[in-house]
Formats: sequence, C-alpha cells, structure tokens
Amino acid sequence: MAKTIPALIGMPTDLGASRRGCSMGPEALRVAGIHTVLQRLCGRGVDMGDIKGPKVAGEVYSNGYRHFDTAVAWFRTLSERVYETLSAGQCPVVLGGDHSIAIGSVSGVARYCRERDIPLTILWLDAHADFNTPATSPSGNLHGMPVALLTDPDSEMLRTMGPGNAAVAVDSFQLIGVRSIDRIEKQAVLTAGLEIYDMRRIDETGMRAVMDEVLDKVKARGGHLHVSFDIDFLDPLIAPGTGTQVKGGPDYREAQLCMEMIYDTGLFGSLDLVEINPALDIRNQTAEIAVEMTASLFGEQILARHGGSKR
Ligand code: 4U7
Ligand code: MN
Ligand code: MN
Ligand code: MN
Repeated sequence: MAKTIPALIGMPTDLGASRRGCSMGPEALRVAGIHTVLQRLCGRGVDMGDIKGPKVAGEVYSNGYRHFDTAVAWFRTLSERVYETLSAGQCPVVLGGDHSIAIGSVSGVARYCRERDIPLTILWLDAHADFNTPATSPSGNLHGMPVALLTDPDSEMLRTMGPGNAAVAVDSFQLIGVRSIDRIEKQAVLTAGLEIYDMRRIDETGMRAVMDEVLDKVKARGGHLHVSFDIDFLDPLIAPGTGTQVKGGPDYREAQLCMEMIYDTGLFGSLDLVEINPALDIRNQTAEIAVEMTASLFGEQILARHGGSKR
C-alpha cells in the first residue's frame, strides 16, 4: 500500500466529546503540513477538503445517545467517502474530529473489505478502550464508545447509517497503549474478549516485542490494516493538545517505532488522526507530532533498511 495515493478527508466535528475544540483538528493538521509531508513521501496526495455536517446544538438525546441524529449524518457521509476513496485505490487519511468519527471511517473500510472478501485488522492506538455504551458510560460521550458500537451486531446507529454499515468482528480489533478503562467498561472488555495491549505489557516487554506480536497476527491474516490513531495514545508530555490526557503513555521513540513497524508490514491502507484539540494545545505541537508520526506510518525512515523503502 506504500505507493498508494493518500487522500485527506477532514471531519471537523467534536460531537462525541464534552470538551469542545477538536473540530479544529483538520485545520491544525493542515497547518502542521500534513499534505506536504504525504506528497513528499508518496509522490502524490489529494486533499478532498472537509466533510460538512450539522453543528452540535444543545443536549439532544435520541436512541439513548446524545446527538444521535447529528452523529448519523456525519458518519454516514464519512463511511461513504472512505468507501469510495478505497474503491478508487487511494488511502483515506481521516482528519478528526473526536474519536467517534471512527464509527464512520471504520464502517466504510469494513464495507470495502467485506464486499471484496479482504481480511481486516484495526489497530486502535489509544490511552482508552473506547468500549463504553450509553448504559455503561460515565460521561455519555460518544468518543468513549466507538469500539463497542462498531462491534455490536444490533447497533441502532450502524443500522440507521444505512445499508453497507454492518458490525465488525471483535477479533478484528487490536488495542495498544491502553491505560484508562472505566469500571464497568473493564468487565465488558473481558466478556467480549477484546485484545488489549495495555501500557503494562509495553513496559514489561517493550514496544518492539508488543508490535512484533501484534503484527505477526496481522501478517498471518493478511489483507487490510486500518490504523485508528487517538493522539492521547502518546504521553501528554509530548502531546498535550487533547481533551482526555492520561499520564504514562509511549514516548516519542516508542510511538515512532510502533509506526515504523506498521509501515514495514506493507498492509497499512487507511488512517484516522483524531482527538487533536488546538484549543488545548501549545503552538500546534500536538498536530506537528501527529504529522511526524504519520510520516513514519507512510515510510519515512532514519536510514533505509530491511531492503525496504529508501526514503
Ligand atoms: B477517547 C471515558 F469516562 N472512558 O467514556 C468516557 F474516562 O476517544 C473517556 O479515547 C473516553 O479519547 C475517552 O468518557 C475517549 C471516561
Ligand atoms: Mn479514543
Ligand atoms: Mn483516548
Ligand atoms: Mn480523547
């Protein structure tokens, strides 16, 4: 997938978070030079601009969710756009937005894979498990629910998003970097058998061993690799511009190694960059680090090695 053309898709909404501001994420990432970097690495790149959707207004509940209708409108469009982008042979790079938008992007990727019988793995890089439901969530915020919602075969939201949007198998997900799970969420994660490489695993064996283990499974399965990169995966010391910081995350090189190893599989084919909140950032450094991590994901290397890319 390395030679593929990356296609930027902006999702300027913070409908799923209670701290407003990550709706400004797409612009912050553009200002940090995401387009130029991807063009340099891939030879080409397109910016499809921002998806438009309803603004969040007040506390509107339906189907047990806050902003259900607003969410469905945004996610339906994104799912369609991601599906079309992949069908055109391009690599969607979705600029969030809060993490609930992954409901749209992952649905679109999953539809593309399902229709072509391509196995799918989703690497969920996050400080959180995002496995709450309206019934278990302590906050009611949709950005804490996308993994649960995407794996629920009876999901009202996926159904309302229209045909083509169906649940994804739990074992398609690999969560990495997790260090904050709510009490009831923890029970749900264990019951569902969700595969989580928490920070203790990373501490004990190191990022390299964790990624070797995860990526061996990915390579054995083959197919398409989607990366859903929540910027709060990174330690807040290096990525402070996000609404739900959790101490004790991967440092710069650990995270970069993670990205480099993902690139090396040759299976990476779509990306979410989410939870960057410029209102909480200092001089756009969080968007800049996101761009640097993205560069590694698209094959930038310190020195060419393994007979791989010479970039
Ligand atoms: B993110 C939380 F309660 N678990 O559900 C919740 F701690 O997309 C946080 O990973 C969710 O940033 C964080 O609201 C969502 C909370
Ligand atoms: Mn998240
Ligand atoms: Mn998170
Ligand atoms: Mn967050």
